[in-house]
Amino acid sequence: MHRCGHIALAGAPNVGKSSLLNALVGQHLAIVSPKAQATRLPVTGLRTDADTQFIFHDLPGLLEPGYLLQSRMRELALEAIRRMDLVLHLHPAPDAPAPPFERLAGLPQPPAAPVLVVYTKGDLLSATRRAELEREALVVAARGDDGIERLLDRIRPALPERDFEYDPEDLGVQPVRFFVVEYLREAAFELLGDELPYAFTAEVEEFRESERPVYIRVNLFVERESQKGIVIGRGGQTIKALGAQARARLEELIGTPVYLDLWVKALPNWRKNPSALARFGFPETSPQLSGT
Ligand SMILES: Nc1nc2c(ncn2[C@@H]2O[C@H](COP(=O)(O)OP(=O)(O)O)[C@@H](O)[C@H]2O)c(=O)[nH]1
Ligand SMILES: [Mg+2]
Repeated sequence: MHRCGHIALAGAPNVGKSSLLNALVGQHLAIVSPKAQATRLPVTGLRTDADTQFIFHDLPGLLEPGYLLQSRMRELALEAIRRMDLVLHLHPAPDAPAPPFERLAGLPQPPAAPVLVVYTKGDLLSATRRAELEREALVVAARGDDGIERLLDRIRPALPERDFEYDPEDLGVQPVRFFVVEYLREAAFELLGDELPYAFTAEVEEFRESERPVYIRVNLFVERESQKGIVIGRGGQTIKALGAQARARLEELIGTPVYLDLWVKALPNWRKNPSALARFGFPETSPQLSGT
């Protein structure tokens, strides 16, 4: 008998959702940053252990939206939560206890799926405090893959008995072009200061998979002409570093050499523009989901 189900990694921004997804899957699929709101679109990661297939969904952090892109991110997260078999409510262990999930999510009632509180960043606790918290809840740390097996043991019985949805060998389900954009955004969070990463996105323009190295032409978008120079950097240093970092991740993911051909463009205020957002993967969802 097989078990297979969908599990959300949900919580506030910066609690360690993406890091935990990567630890669960054993590959750097989801981008990680000390800056909040790096994850914009759900990232799906698979783990198949003998008779169980775990389909994890790393979701954008739940917060009060400040502009249209953030509203779309929130809608995507809430829409995903409605389709789950289990919701993991991630909360940093040093800030335990976690608030009720529905309060965090701004929902009138808890989701239909069961919610399991998981305390993250357990490595930041003293041994005494950790032992105390572990008596009442699950504590994990993505750093050091700590508590992962115990977490999987808790999840397994909550998954429905049914056949696998994906090949047991697969780790991800999204196309390579998705990860091209994500890894470039991750590099942007690291290299472009505090504000600019939020105005930054990328779009794959051309993808020649049969070439060696694989040729990928990408447009990098910022919101103002004046920001283009910052992305390029003196003598092209910054854009070169962005490309190198993203390329290293991509080559690890697909196992072949990659050539990234990067071009910088300005798309004024794209984060507030419905058609630009739709183009970048944030279409309008049905109005009843936006809720309050
Ligand atoms: N000490 C510690 N830091 C962590 C752990 N997991 C994540 N972090 C850090 O917390 C920050 C946010 O992580 P991220 O996974 O991007 O959080 P998300 O916004 O919830 O997806 C990053 O700086 C991570 O390196 C952990 O287990 N221990
Ligand atoms: Mg994240």
